[in-house]
Amino acid sequence: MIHLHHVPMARSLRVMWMLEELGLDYDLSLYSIRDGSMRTPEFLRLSPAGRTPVLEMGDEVIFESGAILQLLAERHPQSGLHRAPDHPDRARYLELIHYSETIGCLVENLNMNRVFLRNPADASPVVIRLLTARLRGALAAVGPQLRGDFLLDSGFSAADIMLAYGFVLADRYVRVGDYPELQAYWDRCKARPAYQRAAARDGVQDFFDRDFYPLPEV
Ligand SMILES: N[C@@H](CCC(=O)N[C@@H](CS)C(=O)NCC(=O)O)C(=O)O
Repeated sequence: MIHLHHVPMARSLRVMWMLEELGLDYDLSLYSIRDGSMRTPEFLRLSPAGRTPVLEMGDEVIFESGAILQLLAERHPQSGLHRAPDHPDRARYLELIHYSETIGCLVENLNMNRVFLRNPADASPVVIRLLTARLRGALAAVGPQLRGDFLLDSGFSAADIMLAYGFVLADRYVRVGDYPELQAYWDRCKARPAYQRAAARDGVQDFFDRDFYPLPEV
């Protein structure tokens, strides 16, 4: 039995997408970042920092989206989503899996400033502008990484799931469409039936209140 602890539209969507790519059955528990449901003793026993995703597979409990994707890819090599240590794309595969959290951390900091602060006046326009510029730079660095339709010469992999998910959130702060090559890549990823199944099961996010957050004036 596979059980995913999930916040709609949050990084656990990567794990849903991966599970769908693998064709595995799973149950979901839904949480909200706003309502304290990730600070209960029961949840903190699963995820000591109170974060999602957490994946339970029988008695095994694992957090960190990148680790979960790597583990699932490794355990299902027939899926083609894994790149083994002796694969020519191995180094780039690992690099891009982990680079995805360079984007993830920038988005998280923007979310903190623009979405989660109880008093929006506490946000710093200077910091927001700096984080947005850094996010723009981090996204612009992805284009040259593309090899054909996806990130690796050897085709779609878990690294694409890690990285392309980042566009779902980053697009609120930097228009992915400003980078036509990235937009086309993202569209290819979103067209995958597994992504569509995950998106349909995702649930309703409760943090963004608009499609796009323009830069504040300083
Ligand atoms: N590097 C971790 C980050 C996990 C993380 O921060 N998840 C967010 C949702 S996207 C979360 O649970 N936030 C709850 C909080 O900050 O209180 C991963 O990739 O799994």
